[in-house]
Amino acid sequence: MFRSLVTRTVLPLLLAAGVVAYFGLPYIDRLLTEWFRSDVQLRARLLMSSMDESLPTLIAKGDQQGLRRYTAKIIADQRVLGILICLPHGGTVFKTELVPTAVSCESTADLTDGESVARRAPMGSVLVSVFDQKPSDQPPYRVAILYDLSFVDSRQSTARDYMLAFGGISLVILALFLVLAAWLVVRRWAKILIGDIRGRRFFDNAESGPLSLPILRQVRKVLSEMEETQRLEIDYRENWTPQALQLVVRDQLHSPQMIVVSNREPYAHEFDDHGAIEVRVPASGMVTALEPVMRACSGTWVAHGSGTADRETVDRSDHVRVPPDDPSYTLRRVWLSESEEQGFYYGLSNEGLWPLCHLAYVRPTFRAEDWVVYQSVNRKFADIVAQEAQSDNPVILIQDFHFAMLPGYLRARRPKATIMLFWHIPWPNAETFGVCPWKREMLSHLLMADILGFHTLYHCQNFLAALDRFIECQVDHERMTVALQGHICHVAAYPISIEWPPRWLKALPDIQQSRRAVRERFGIAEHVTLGLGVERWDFTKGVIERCLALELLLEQNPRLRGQVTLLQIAAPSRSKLPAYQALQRATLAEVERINARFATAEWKPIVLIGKHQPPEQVFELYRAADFCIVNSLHDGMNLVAKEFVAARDDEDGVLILSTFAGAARELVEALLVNPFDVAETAAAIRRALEMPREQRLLRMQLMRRTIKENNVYRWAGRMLTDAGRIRQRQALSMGQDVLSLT
Ligand code: GDG
Repeated sequence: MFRSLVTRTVLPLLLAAGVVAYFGLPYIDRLLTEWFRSDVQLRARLLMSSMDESLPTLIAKGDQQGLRRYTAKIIADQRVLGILICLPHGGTVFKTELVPTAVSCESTADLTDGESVARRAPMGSVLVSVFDQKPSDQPPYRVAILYDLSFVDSRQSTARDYMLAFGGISLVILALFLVLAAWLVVRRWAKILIGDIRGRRFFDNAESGPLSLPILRQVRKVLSEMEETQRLEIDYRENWTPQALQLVVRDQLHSPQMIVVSNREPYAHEFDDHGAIEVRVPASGMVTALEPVMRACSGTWVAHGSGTADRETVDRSDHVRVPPDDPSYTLRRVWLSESEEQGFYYGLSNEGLWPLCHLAYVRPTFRAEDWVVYQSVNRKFADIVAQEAQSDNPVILIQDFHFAMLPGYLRARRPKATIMLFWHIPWPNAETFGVCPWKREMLSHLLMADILGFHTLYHCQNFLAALDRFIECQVDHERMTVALQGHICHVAAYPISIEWPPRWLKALPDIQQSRRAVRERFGIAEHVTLGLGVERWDFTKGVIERCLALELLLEQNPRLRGQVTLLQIAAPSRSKLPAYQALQRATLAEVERINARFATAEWKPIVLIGKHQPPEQVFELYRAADFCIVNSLHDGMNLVAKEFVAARDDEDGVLILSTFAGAARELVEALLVNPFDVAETAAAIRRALEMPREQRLLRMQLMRRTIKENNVYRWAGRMLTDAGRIRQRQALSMGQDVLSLT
């Protein structure tokens, strides 16, 4: 550092001093000469005025002896070289010995009175000053006084030497001082910055204190930007955030238009009993997962407008900005007629494909008329998505089994679009899928997506096995790609998750307050252990099986009666369908029977709330519960399990989880159960009641870490990163076959 300071500060300083000396010294020389000459001139004038009246008499007499004596006194001054006395017109009257031949009365005749001139003589420069004298009683004469100027040269060179020496020494001292000062300042800045870097204090006191100098503020700003980028990159790898997801969209996809397509809308507007409009967040795992992603990425979400007040809240293009409290993306509502809803949603989707994909032993129903409507609604969505697309290559993220035909229809309308479809429910084995009458059409249209995502590798393998068995295409099992009609589809597992930290948590009271509030609301005594179930009222969720498990537990352990209550939230879903109506009836009957068997005046084994709850209340329930039971008979992932874990920032609470839920692959610290085995589920509830606190904490800590790392931003980020790569590859090989799937 010192050496670089010397080379960067001292050398330029010396160079500048050299330039100043080169041009400045001749000027100083001239100045000194002028000074000395005018000094000598003044002396000559003084000398002249000091000559007394005897001189004109001596001149008039031509007394050479007298003049010699007279002038000998004057030239005793060592600087006076000689005296020359002339007649006014040039004749020499007298001259002292040392007057050089170059100076004579003739050569100075043209000078005027009082004028001085320098002449070169063998001994050096001579200054000749002439004075015309006109005494009243004597004839006029001229005196030339010659001064030796050689002393000027030597004085000049001495003065120059002194100046150079003084300048040089000052320069060295200045340079040393500069180097020292610069070194001290730089050392101090370095110390402050090192402290900042170590303490990561780039944002504190940025406007004040020692770092208020503009240059250091700049350094600080750069450091803070680097820190931010680095943090985001780390987040990106270890802790996905909305910002990291935005980076993926910007850097890997170059900010395309994002379009999400789903049947269920993220916000429904409903008329309440008094005719006022309220906003409702539906009970849907797909919405839970996708909503925070859309908040982060913005774009357009195309979905069926199913709320009773939906038409009242859209603009002329059927758009509404959401979320209502802080709009960040556009919801485009699609209107379905009753018959469309019947055939597409209730019919093929929920009576056909839902039971087909879930091994809950409910027989799927396939009606040809539903299939026709299913296709036409898929085409309707394809037209609307194509309409919404502002470019020919948007990124389209299709959700779920309602849209198995949509990738093919969209590919025909927007060949260059990047199409992804995520299948939120399990994909059954090939034999099971084989019962679907329209399996080939569905498979071939699904394959027109660029990416097909499932929750688990097992579901991916089931899908590839179905392809092998039912359609002609090239399946690369190692790379998990499928080629059909020149189009490549990538099949991959992307385990879905929830946002971390969940936004509902921030506004909620602490655990103790939540416990008190929930127990008060549902009439559950303080000493009773609270078990919680939250789901859509669906036959795949194992609601009845969990009631039976609790019954068995109470039957086998009479001491637990009065000690444990299951609070079951069952949000009605697809209630128009006979299977769901039957399920609701059966659940109510079972709950009534079990309660009748064990309930006392103060205690009920099961509190069933068959009503949709606001999301913040669902989170309050998670925080109030001692254990949460998720014993789905079959579930793609199950986000209730993840939400329960995310809600427990006290790191307490036990999760009982079905091995047939995708979440069981990640949350291995839960108490895993076979939901079909009622005795095993009852034993798990008992373990939850008896589990020591340290074990509960340890299990919860591990599960929380898993969900924090594998949150929904990672889910979307991984899929979008893959989409970015595919887009780059496609850009290299444009011109693929355009399909004729309409
Ligand atoms: C499908 C797959 C997969 C429940 N009751 C209420 C309510 N909920 C919320 C929960 C949770 C969501 O609904 C349910 O999510 P799940 O994942 O458990 O289940 P599905 O809806 O069947 O979701 C599933 C998921 O897609 C995502 O891919 O995990 O396997 O079946 O968020 O909190 N929300 C509100 N009131 C309720 O009463 N507000």
